[in-house]
Amino acid sequence: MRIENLKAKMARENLDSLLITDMKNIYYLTGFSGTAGTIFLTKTRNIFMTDSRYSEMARGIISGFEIIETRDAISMLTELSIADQVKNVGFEDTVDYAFFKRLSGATPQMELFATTNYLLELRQIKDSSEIRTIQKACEIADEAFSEALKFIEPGRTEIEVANFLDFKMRDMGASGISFDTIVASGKRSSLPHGVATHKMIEFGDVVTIDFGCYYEHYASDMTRTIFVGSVDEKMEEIYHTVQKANQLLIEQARSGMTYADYDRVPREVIETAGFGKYFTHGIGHGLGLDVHEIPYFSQAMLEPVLQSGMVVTDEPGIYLPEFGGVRIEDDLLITDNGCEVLTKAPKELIVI
Ligand SMILES: [Mn+2]
Repeated sequence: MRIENLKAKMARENLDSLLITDMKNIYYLTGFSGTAGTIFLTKTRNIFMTDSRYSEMARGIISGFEIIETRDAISMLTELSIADQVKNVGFEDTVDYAFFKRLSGATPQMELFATTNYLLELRQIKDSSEIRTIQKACEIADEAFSEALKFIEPGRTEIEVANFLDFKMRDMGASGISFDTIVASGKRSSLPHGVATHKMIEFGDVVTIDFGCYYEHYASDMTRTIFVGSVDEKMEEIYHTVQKANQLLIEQARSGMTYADYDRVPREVIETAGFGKYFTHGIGHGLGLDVHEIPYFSQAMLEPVLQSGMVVTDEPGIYLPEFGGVRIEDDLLITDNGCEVLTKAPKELIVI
């Protein structure tokens, strides 16, 4: 199905052939998760190239492709293109410059087309097995968070909390973390991406924890903000504002909502409360094989709309410099009638 969708798209766009080098896109099309592989699609052939380390494994798991063992995919591609009378080759614009130079040097007779998000556009809409896998990645994060609530106390460092979360998630079946775990306590919570340090968590601190895992190749991404010992009145106001923004978006997100509205609805809650200039980042992003992938949102995007099967984050935040910040982030599955919240960890104001 995935390969048929891709080839239909190539035909619509008059692309004779497509070279795929991104390993996540290769996994998406084939299930191959080795570290070296190249896909070359022409109108009539689906070719998977890899070296001798992986060719046997590839033959075992990949169907619908001819497997070719080679250490020089570009030369092989040139031969195949000549034999197949390929006139143009699409390639992913994320390749590095050295690769591009070799590719263009080897294919003077063909036109090269840089493609942007070619596979990612298909990857935006998750099928039921992808959704189940992302749900599991979210469950692992939820469970690790509830364990962390019992672990966090004054005297622990941010890094100790991050290590605890990372360990718990791996222990529950995650293959790894989906990005460096953020634990930002006290004034550091005003840094939207404050990766954990050796700072000790103190009584009276706010602690922002942004983390997630990879489970069977799919990511989760969640943020919770908690308070240790006591809550400052201003921080409480900020917390409830962010929570209201997060919740209003959950209530309104659905298939057909414009990207502009997806950003506008929660941002207006924060602006109305007077904190607009302290919400300094995007409202969210897509989530799947990559922890950050399209779609991204802005109020300039009046045309594109959410579609059923997208998994996107809802992550409003308010950051007062030199004071503290709050972010709450959920992963939402967009459906025809609304959305399903995949991250289920509690969001009421927690003081531990
Ligand atoms: Mn995120």
